[in-house]
Amino acid sequence: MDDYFSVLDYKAEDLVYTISKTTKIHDEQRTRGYVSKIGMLSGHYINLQTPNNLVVVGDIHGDLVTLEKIMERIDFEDFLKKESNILIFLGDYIDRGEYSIEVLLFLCKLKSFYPNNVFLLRGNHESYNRFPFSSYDFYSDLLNKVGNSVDTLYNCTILPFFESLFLFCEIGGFSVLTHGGLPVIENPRFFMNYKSHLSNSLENNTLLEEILWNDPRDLPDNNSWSFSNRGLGKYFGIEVTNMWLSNTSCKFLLRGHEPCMGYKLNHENKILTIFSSKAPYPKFESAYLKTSQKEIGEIIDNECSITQCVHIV
Ligand SMILES: [Mn+2]
Repeated sequence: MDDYFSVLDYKAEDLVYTISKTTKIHDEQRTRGYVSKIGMLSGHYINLQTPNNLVVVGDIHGDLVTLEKIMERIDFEDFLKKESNILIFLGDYIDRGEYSIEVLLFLCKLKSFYPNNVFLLRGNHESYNRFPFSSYDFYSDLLNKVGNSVDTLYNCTILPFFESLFLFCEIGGFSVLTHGGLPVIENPRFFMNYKSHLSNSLENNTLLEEILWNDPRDLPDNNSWSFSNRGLGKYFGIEVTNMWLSNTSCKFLLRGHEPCMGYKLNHENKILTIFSSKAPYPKFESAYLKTSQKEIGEIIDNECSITQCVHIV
């Protein structure tokens, strides 16, 4: 891997510089409202046209080794040279694995170097400040590796970066993408201006919690949702998926959040879960999605299955 992207040897000031720079890029893109020719941004919502090539990476959880393998397999420097190729990360970069800080640093370098075609979504693990949970080891990791200056680094650099991450992405006619799942919407009028609701989802705690924490399930008695064993978020049924997909004119939800054998399908194959962490999850597999504009057309026309574009690492 290129020297610029090597992250094993860093100083606290490198973290401050690179992470703050990425937050600034996110803020500038938000102010501008667009990225390159194919992307519109509003608040925490991204709307893209179909890219020439698309790669989607799921949860990483501090697994730098698997992340680097995926980057090598897609030949990321060549892939990202063309702005019409898009690379989207679905969140959950930290906790559980050994290299949370290094993963963050790598992703920030990637976004800084390729601001118009790399997109970082926010996971529930990047939202501990809003929805605390027990298995959070990132702060103690930071303390061990960075030492005394950890409070300033965490509060002044890392938290603002987490808050700047995007929450929801839509690739027109093809897919909605988010970390956890689709929020349960009781009032169909929501969809009259869903883009504006999603843009402002940081200000709507229920919407935010469900985007970050929900999981798809097959629910008994045609229930549209039930309480989640996670203690945060909900389990949403196929009715919720159908409601979102018909109102956004999309065919799929692409999301992460659940360990699996690299990928799994739910709700009549309309939801693809992608999981890209291996070391902290020895019983599971990791994978990524790579597809092209032509394949996306074929997937939409049911001529090919979306799982044909999933690669186990
Ligand atoms: Mn998650």
